Amino acid sequence: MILINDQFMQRNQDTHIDIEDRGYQFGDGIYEVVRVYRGKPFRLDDHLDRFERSAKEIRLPLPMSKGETKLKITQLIEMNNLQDGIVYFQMTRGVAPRNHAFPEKVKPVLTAYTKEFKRPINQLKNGIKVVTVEDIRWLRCDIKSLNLLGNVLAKQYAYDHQAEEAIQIRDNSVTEGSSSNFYIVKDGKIYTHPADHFILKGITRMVVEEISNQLGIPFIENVFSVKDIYRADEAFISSTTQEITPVIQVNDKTISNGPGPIVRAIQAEFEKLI
Ligand code: PSZ
Repeated sequence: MILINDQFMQRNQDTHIDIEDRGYQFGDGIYEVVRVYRGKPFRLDDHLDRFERSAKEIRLPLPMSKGETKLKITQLIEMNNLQDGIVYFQMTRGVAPRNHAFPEKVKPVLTAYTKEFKRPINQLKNGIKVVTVEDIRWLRCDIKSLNLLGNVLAKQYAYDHQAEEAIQIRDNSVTEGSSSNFYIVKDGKIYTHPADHFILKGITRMVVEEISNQLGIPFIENVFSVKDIYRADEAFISSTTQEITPVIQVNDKTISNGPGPIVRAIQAEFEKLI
């Protein structure tokens, strides 16, 4: 079953999205991906808060309250008997004759579906290779918008270079991955880009910050360069699906000798929460 507005329906040839949906034509909308572990959504409230914030930032009036959206999402998970996977939901500005400016009378369109997904055990255990790429995205990366071309091109660049993720660089500063936040560890401290308009404030990033505080590991929000990565003791990424994944190689340079002790400690605490 999938969700379209407030209706649950089967996904088949009869379920359609209008060709003039502004999400389809302009990427005019926002979305969230929530992880489900053993039938329970992880940090759903935080995702709904971020969804509301994204909506406000693009001046999209949400037709449902946070509670109503939460209920629909939870019902969808239950109806599909989803145990381990993700739920994707998005809201577009709606269907209207094509014109860049906001239509006068338009009803936002909510869609949601679930998908089974297994934890990336191999990558969590062994770490991944990443490459750096120029950050060519717009200046509101804090909004989880449907416009993902910059992210798409960055991820493809990573795959073209036999890497799992592309770490983006803007004016010499390391911002974030194509679909993840990025961190380095130096002298027992974690460094990551400040949660400003240059990055998405990840829900998993919030969890990393909480765990760091709990373990007494300084969590420092500061810009750093590619040179700083090369000098780092450890590196890792975080996201809803990749969780806390160690980074063991950046471009041609290996970082630490396999996953380091700080990332292992964060991973261990994360496991307790899920
Ligand atoms: O399915 C996937 O591969 C997913 S699910 C969520 C993401 C990827 N990425 C979210 C994301 C992002 O797109 C950017 C640009 N920065 C950071 C993140 C991490 O955000 P959270 O932790 O909320 O998933």
